[in-house]
Amino acid sequence: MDDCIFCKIAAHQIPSTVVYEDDKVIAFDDLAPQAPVHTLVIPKDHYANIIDGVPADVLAAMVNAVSEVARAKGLDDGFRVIANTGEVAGQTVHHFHMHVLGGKPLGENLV
Ligand code: DGP
Repeated sequence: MDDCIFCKIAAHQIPSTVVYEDDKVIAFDDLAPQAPVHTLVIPKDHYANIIDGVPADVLAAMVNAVSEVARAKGLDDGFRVIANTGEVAGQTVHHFHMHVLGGKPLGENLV
């Protein structure tokens, strides 16, 4: 999509700190981190959210990317994955993304 900031990041038209990339997905550090590690995993193709018909192979690539992020960031003790879906959940960028959060005890709060 022309006006989608995450499409532009996926196409390297906007700079980001890339943690992992393959042909289907890219993972990059969040601009406004909520934890010592806060990386976003997105599909390179545009889907509005997790229930917007994302193909199984893309979902599998995203889960693999989460694993690569955890390895690259040394999240051996665990981490949290969040996919805000829709405005009621606080989704602000309407290109499907998974937040990978870790690097500190996360407690009971979501972030
Ligand atoms: P959500 O609220 O789930 O839609 O999260 C969107 C996240 O995207 C939020 O944590 C901030 C991050 N973000 C927004 N714009 C940019 C950007 O241009 N670069 C990066 N690296 N992160 C961004």
